[in-house]
Amino acid sequence: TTPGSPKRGAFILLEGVDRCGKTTQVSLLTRHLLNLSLATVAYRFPDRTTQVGGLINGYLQSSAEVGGVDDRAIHLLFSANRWEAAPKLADTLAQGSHIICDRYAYSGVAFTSAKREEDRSSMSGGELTLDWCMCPDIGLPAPDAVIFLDLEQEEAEKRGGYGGERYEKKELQTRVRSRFAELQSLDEKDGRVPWHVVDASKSIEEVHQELVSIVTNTIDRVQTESSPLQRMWA
Ligand code: ADP
Ligand code: 2DT
Repeated sequence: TTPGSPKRGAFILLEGVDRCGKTTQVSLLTRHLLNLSLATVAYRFPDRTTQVGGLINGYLQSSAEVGGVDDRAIHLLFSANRWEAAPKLADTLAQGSHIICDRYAYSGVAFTSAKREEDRSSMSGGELTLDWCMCPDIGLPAPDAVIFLDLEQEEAEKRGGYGGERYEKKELQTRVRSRFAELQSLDEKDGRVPWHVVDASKSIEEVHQELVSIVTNTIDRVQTESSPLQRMWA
């Protein structure tokens, strides 16, 4: 930053399996920061409002039996959906706004790398390795903290049955949870983005209070250290 320019905003990412409370907590956190007169923008991925997002939405809502879309092709669309938002995201942070984001590249890798066992109908051969899945997202703006809302599969199911979308299935969701754990280990091993695992089975208010503390500390760290925006998996 040049002297006199505003300090950049913090990029906070919430990840976790379906129903863990991401939507609820993103909106509570955003409201909390706005109430403190801190400029804050909520993001969510996939962003279904763009053209690419429209393709993703169509894919998620069509039944798996229809097939037709290659796993790798859809993976790249999810990544493209982040890349098309990346300049705006970086700009928002540079202008001093904080970002609270619902899902990002970690969901991208966790879901694609978990799906093959489920979707044997796919045309493309070979494994969807973690490495392959991470590649297209390398270089994206990286979050300053990952907050992982951790919830057992059984607890998630108690929060209402899954809807009809393609990935809303118990076996897949269980595998996704373990892929997130692998991604956490990789970040920790390489000293990248700090992860905060939060017990998402607590009440909405209790989870919110924990998140407020993590977010406050993260904003403080980013702004006192004037740390530059990092790049994904770099
Ligand atoms: P996600 O965005 O991760 O899928 P949501 O925020 O939409 O999760 O929450 C899924 C459902 O669970 C909603 O009905 C929500 O009201 C409820 N819920 C969210 N957080 C909690 C919590 N801590 N305890 C109990 N129910 C919750
Ligand atoms: P929502 O229910 O949160 O709208 O997500 N997904 C998400 C992927 O497979 N790859 C990605 O890169 C992202 C961001 C998770 C819809 C589904 O899309 C999955 C659930």
